[in-house]
Amino acid sequence: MHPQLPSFDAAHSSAIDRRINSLLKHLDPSSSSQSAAAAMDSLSASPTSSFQSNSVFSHVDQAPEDPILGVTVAYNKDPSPVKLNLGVGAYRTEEGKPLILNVVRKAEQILVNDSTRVKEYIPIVGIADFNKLSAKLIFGSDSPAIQESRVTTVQCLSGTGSLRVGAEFLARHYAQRTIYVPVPTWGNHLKIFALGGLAVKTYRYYDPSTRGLHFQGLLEDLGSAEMGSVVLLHACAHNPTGVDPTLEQWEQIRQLIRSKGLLPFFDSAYQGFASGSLDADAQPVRIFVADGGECLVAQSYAKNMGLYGERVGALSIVCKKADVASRVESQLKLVIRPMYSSPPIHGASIVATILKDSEMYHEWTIELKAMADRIISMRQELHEALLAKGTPGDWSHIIKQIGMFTFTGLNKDQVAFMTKEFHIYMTSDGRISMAGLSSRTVPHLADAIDAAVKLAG
Ligand code: IK2
Repeated sequence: MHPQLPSFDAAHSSAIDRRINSLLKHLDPSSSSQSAAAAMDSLSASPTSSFQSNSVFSHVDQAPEDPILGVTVAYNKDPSPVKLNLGVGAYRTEEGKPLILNVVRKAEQILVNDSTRVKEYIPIVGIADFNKLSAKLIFGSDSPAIQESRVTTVQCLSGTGSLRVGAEFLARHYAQRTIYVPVPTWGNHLKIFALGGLAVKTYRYYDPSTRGLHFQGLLEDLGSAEMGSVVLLHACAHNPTGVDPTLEQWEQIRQLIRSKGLLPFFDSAYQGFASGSLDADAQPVRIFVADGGECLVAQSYAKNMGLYGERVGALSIVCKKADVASRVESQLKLVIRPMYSSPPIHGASIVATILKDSEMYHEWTIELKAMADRIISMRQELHEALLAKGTPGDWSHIIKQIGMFTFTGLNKDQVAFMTKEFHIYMTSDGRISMAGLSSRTVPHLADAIDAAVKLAG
């Protein structure tokens, strides 16, 4: 027994068991309701003071807040009028407000007005149209893998759910149950893969001395990975560093991965957010698929369509043959069914409505580019503000890094200082979400960085 569990005397417990059994017996539809009520009364009237005062969960420890979402919890508690949340990677307008894309509102209106829609369960693998369109979005509409039916795509609960389903599938059906993740990586990856049944190892990715890619370290670590291991690759806009390989470097990574028989697992949470172009951001995935080899891809529509809370995503597994893809899909169903049975309808219907209509798709690309461009301009404004202040150090990484985040290089103490003195909230590794900044708040952030750096110096 757990040392902190309340002791529970056996006679007492068996008396309760007897009453519960009697209650269950009386709840049998064939027995009378009067006797069920009598059994219920006897259970509630029993002298169980120790039973009532000691929770069976009293040994449960208080868990720490999530390192990313916990930043928002702390931010919400701060009454300061100048507080600034740069923790969570969620897009905000210039006014600091969450954004619902116009094209999403239009799609929702179409769905609301469609009287033929029902709320029945959808298939275990989700909405067929959504799956086909999601595969085209990431692999390209002319992808041979799609044309040859070598891809299976299943709708999942956003990027996280897609990664988790992929991990559990690999744990059941792939012999080499080790996944290599970059250092650093999105914190949740470690838990998703470990709880999904994979052994998690790491490869070098970021070089703090250059604030850029540790390309040599990456090649060495993947070069010495066990044959066949799975490798997690951020498709674009690496979280948290904002550092992506160039296309030439991707090509070298591809050659190494294929020559070692490693299995790439792409996490595509930011397609369109890095460059503003959906096709350009999908290029790394497409060069791997073009070689005819296999890979997994987890897609999220949280950021690029602003559907965060709708939990819309997809897992695709690219196989070498159509019959293999079809068997893989049958096994994915066995992973999903006991996990959440089948996915939700609403978010995936929004995505499918937009992706299948050329005008709406075009409108989406414009709104997406506007979000990406606003983030890029925040990079420039912050960089200029630090230069104007003469803040010690080289801040060029702010404009070189890509996507939603800047990995500032600020340390834990500097971050704590900025939170305490300037009410600026960010993850303790020094990552800031550029999407949470605006022209109005850039000077405040620049003041805080300047003070934190000068204090440390
Ligand atoms: N993969 C990566 C690399 C992500 O960054 C995310 C989203 N993270 O956003 C929170 C943050 O870091 O501030 C995901 C996957 C999964 O996102 P979702 O499950 O919301 O689609």
